[in-house]
Amino acid sequence: MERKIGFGLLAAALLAVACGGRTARSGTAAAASQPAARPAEAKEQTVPPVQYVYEVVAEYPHDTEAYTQGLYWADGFFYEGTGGNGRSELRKVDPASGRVLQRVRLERQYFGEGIARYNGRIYQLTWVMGKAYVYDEQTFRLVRTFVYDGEGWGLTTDGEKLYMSDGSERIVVRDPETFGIVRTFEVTAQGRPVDQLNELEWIDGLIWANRYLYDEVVMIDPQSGHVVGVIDFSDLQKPEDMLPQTDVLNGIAYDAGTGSIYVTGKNWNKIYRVKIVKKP
Ligand SMILES: [Ca+2]
Repeated sequence: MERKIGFGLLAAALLAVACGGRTARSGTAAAASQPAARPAEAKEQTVPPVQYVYEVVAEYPHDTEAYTQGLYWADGFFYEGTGGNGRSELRKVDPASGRVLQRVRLERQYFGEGIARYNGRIYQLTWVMGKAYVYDEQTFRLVRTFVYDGEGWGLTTDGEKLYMSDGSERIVVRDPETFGIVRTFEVTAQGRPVDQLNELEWIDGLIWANRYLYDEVVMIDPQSGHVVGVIDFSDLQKPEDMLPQTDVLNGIAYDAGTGSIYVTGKNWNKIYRVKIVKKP
């Protein structure tokens, strides 16, 4: 995790250097006394994100050795992508027992990240090596791979396109057939960038995203990039469930058939089915 933060900071520093033009533009905008000249302002968010809290509905066992980087639900099973060099896997997990029913391990040099299901296949990102794996979802047989620039963190799909995070405030939309970039958008809340976007889940037309190192999930409008809701997941993992290896909140899954929402964290001992309610 420390290594991951280190890389993130380094990446952010490099990005700041690489994106000198953007920094300069931001500086110009901040210094300008004519805010009306900013074309982006027409799309700026005027309504603050709705604040939500959670209620735990049910608990399921979770492998405390699973450094969860990707999670989704399909046909009665959890599918999980785990990270760590030499221990990254794609898994099919029985929810009731937590037993791993099917698994494939990545090569040692690859650190597994987000996963998504599309058209009978499972896509799995890797963190810094720029390689995405595509498996047959029934057999877990490797079908093909793609290469991409930059880091891979979270991945989800609306059934047509893939949505990918890289730890910044950007979401990259990709064509699942070619992995080519369709568009990129920035995630903001009332004009401010919302970064550290990690594990993702497409839920009813919105992208839900864990924010790395925050106990919160943001709900993102994929058209505008605006954060329309924020869920506070503080204290989800109770003190008696905290183990030495317990790491940050990361992992959202959605069963559209029942409307069930599941969340977990890296090396947590439980996956929680939660109900989201407006903050009183
Ligand atoms: Ca997910």
